[in-house]
Amino acid sequence: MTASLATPLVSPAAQALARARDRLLEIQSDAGWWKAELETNVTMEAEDLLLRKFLGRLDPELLRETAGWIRSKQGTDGGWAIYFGGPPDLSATIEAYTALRLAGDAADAAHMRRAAELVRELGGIERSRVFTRIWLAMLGAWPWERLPALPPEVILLPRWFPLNIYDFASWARQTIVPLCVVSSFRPQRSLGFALDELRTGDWRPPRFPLRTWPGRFQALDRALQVYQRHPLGSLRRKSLALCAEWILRRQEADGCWGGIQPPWVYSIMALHLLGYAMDHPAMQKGWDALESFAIREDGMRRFEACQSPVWDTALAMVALRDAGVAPDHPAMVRGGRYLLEQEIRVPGDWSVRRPDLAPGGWAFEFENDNYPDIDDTAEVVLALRAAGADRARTEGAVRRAIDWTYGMQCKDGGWAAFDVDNTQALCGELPFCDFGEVIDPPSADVTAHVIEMLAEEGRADDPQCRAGRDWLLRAQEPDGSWFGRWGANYVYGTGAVVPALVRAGLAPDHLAIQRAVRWLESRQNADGGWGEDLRSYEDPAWRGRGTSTASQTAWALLALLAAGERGTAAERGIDWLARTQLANGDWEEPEFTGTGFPGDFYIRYHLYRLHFPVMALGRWVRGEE
Ligand code: R19
Repeated sequence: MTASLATPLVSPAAQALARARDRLLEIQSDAGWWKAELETNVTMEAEDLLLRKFLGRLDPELLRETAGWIRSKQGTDGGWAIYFGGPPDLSATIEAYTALRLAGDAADAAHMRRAAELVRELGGIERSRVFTRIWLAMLGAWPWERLPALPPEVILLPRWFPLNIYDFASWARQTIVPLCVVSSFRPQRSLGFALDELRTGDWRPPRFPLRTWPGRFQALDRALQVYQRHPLGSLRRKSLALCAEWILRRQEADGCWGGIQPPWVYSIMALHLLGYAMDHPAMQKGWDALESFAIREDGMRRFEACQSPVWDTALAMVALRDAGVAPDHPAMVRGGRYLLEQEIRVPGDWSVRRPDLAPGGWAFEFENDNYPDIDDTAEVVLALRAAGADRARTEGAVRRAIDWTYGMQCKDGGWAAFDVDNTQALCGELPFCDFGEVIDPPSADVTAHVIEMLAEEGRADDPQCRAGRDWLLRAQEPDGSWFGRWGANYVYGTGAVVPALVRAGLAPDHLAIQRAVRWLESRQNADGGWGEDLRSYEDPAWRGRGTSTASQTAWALLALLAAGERGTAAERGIDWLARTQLANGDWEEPEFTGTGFPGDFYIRYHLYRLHFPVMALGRWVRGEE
């Protein structure tokens, strides 16, 4: 084949795949895991500074570096957004502004005046989320009486009683318990300045009629406010002791709580108010570990909300599998060993609803034994099968994972992230719950990952798998797409569901698949890529629409290829990926394509732009469907 010297046999897609694969291989850690930054928004840095101020532990150098980061993220409109290209967010802007005042930025500096003006335009502190006002109350800048009551007595509610803590999603539950402690103390440290420039003077929240749930909860809240002034001494003491015990039992081996910022920070605060000194082992560990979430770069300091080693490792290994990397490749062996070591063999909060179910799953983070999740567990099983490490151990781990996954199936046939049948919608009507999701119902993306895993394990005909498949068919949107709960948005959902359904035996010419294909084709951008703006969570006009990004283009391609569509649409998508790749094998992707909470919290996973293009290019080049 001498011709190969002049005309390369390797297509642009194959070249792009090789470069991206090498890039992925290059960034694996020595310990076997992959992990990239989990970027969110400046409330993380602002709250870090507010916590330190509250505890009287604000180091000037740390303050300077963190303020530098916050300043660098201010928009030209004076505000702070919660995702790339997004509109200014009222609560984020208030928190960032307050943090900058702490750092010494003067209220009459031009950038601060612009921010304050924008805050007032958006409704002022009075219209900000409850979390923001709790931070301000702790620092003397908002009256505790004007916050929803959060009595620690909720810890006493039995598990069958409506609105007991296990009715709330795992992340909300872990946040609510310490916040109940904090709000029962109503602490008031001082910021050292007032924030009058952020107020509109319009105190009154909307009143809801008594015949509605919000109205009833408002009445309940008024009663609880009265109780808060005269709590029953013995009941309060008992509740606080139970909250303390609940919190302490959930601290992880590395000192964190739940591997996520909110419970971690509020747990430290709660224990502090309960009288735990900073040199108490739990406090010391919790405090010291916080810094492991800080990233220092260019003289600035930023803060991750959460870290994703297990999730990133599983996705990287699935991607490398698709790229043709063999199971006995050293990277796969090391990755597989790392994942096997991360298997969680102890009960967690999920056991409350499934006391007889044996453990066997994975969490998203380095340490989070109390909260394994079904999404990670499904991806890890796929990854373990792509690796050749420790056959016997893999068999055992996979068997436990499947049994646990079956045990965690919701009664309607779908799967949620952390809990089973966590669907009490009433939780979200509480006045306290004005931010993010507070329940964890089944979602199409998680259910799809489970179905894909089960099908790969030869379990497509198990009744549980069939029920999951039917759940997915019922969840299809009228336009042919599926909603993306944990990724942005319908392109993510559709990119997860179509490959899963086909793997589970649905024919590519099945109407559901064909409708999804037609939807994707109708949303392809003129440049050949796909993109979906985060506004799609609130405005149907944005469904499947937005600037092309590498991860979203790859998701669309995964669906098309699974459906056997290798025509012009797929070709143009592949061409977009090859064309926009950087010389180092990576892609540029400033957009946030991960979802924490639709409408309220978004994530830029810095490896999504590599994991998913490697999968799509791999499947394209290797001709798999
Ligand atoms: C799929 C894998 N997923 C199933 C897991 C993804 C985890 C992403 C990281 C989440 O980090 C968080 C979690 C919770 C919060 C909150 C919060 C909001 C409302 C209440 Br009530 C309590 C806490 C705020 O920031 C968070 C970040 C990809």
